[in-house]
Amino acid sequence: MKKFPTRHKELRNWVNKMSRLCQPDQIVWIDGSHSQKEILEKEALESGELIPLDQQKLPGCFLHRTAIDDVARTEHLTFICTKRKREAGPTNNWMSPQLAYRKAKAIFKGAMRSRTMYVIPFSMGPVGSPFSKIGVELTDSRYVVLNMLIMARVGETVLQQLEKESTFTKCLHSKAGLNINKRLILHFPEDNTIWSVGSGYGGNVLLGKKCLSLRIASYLARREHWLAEHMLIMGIEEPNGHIEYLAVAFPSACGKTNLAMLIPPEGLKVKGYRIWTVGDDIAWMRVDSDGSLWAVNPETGFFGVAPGTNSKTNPSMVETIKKNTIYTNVLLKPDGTVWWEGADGEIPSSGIDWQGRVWKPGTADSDGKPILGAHPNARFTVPITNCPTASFRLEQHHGVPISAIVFGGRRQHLAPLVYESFNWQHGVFVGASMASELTAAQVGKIGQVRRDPMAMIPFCGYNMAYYFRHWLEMGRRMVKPPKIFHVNWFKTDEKGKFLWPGFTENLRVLEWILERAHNKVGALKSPIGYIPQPSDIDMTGLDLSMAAMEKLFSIDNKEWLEELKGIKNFFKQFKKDLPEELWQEYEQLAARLKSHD
Ligand code: OXD
Ligand code: MN
Repeated sequence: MKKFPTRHKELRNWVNKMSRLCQPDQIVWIDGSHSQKEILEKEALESGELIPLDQQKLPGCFLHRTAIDDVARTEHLTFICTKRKREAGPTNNWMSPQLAYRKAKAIFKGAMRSRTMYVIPFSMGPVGSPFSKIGVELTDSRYVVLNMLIMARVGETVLQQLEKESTFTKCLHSKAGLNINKRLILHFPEDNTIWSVGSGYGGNVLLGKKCLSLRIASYLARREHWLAEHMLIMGIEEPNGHIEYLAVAFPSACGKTNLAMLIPPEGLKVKGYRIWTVGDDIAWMRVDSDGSLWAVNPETGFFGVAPGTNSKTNPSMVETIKKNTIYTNVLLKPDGTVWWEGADGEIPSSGIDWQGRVWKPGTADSDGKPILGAHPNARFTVPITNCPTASFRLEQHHGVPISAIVFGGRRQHLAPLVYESFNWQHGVFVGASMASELTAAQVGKIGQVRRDPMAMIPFCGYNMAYYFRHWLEMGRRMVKPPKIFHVNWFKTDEKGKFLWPGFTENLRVLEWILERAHNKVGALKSPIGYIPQPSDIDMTGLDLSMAAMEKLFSIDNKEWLEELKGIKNFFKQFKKDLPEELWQEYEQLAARLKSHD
């Protein structure tokens, strides 16, 4: 391979400059070829970055273990580095670009000595599509290269496209010492630059994903009048061939991946629906020439949570991850296959756990807590094209038209199974006031409720008040904006038992959403929005008591008035920047709740 296989001057200069800083032994350009991938896999097996798995049973699959304190996104070490603090807003960690570059430079300096620097040209979105953005990631991790080859379009074709387009996001990553005290995930939206150092966890280091496709993209989207969102995209096909697409935002590890590829439940089989998966994590959406909202998934792979994935929760994913998959932090079984808590089949009688220790089921640590075989945030990385429900429109440059936007969170109380906003502005308020219980996908206290507007709190690359304003403005740009809904699969009874079976049965709720999107069914007006007449949810084949249904749709005004306090505190931190429209919606909701009290 040529030393610099590109005429792109800015790219060449930047690669030179970064290699002077990081001082790698050599530079290797990633061309996207199968032969180069095979060489990298072989080297990664030799170096121990990848652990071999049985290639008969799991062809093309490998295992990787991260450092024990490097198993989830570290939001407290993630910064938006803009000249003015106000631009990052009160919900982001902020650092001045000057200080951030200085701090990170000290860690990057010489960090790649006796290592190779890989140059990965990648396109988020189909190469050459008006939706797409190009990035180039420099990394000293073969694991990152192999994952990027799954998650994005990578290699020579991207480089050729870059020569036509010229701009790209400069992404620099080094494992450095994998030291949490020297870990920084820095975004410089004003420089279209990302620097990540000291981590090897996917969400921190696959820079095309959260860093570019959400944080940097959200910043660009505001300037360029589009939306970069933490949303799955799925199509629901009726037997007549007509497909409706939904974009759904849930916080991390709340079931986006499972929903994106659900299999219709037994009771609805006669209706002949078929689900098409466009994406499970990120949606880039634009107003097209027809005045409606169209979406692409910028990624080409899934980076999914393994624990809990089985033939009941997600049969399509079980099929998907049988080949060409990189597993991270799962249990290694003696037969060279893998396992995690909540996987299909028997619990293995022994194995090597995610920390590389001998594991036996039923063992506990000194505090009496069970020792897990897989980390709760163990992951798999796999190409979307492996998925039996992968959409045939993945490569279409204009993406798919969106009929409805759905927000949701994990709430044991409060939010009913589903409700619909009164209009776009109210829908933006519903998204802006979203909250959810924390999961294992982020470092923090599991179960604690945090406000997570549009599921973007960890991913909005600028002041969220401006982001809300941008959402309001996008509504005005559309001839027919999609209706906005909110769902909660996680409501529990007094004993803490889930009231709704979830998973495949969620299609029943999506069916109602689509009927509402096309005004085919009526609804009840409640203080928080429209809710279904329970008889309008098709319950064929699902045995749920009337009492459970009532609880699922009940709206407790007192609880909601309490919730308003949390919303108010959250909104207040944006001071004058918060759009007036959101305060109006807040007041109107308060008035509706009080008048129904
Ligand atoms: C993810 C996340 O990995 O949201 O998708 O953490
Ligand atoms: Mn996510």
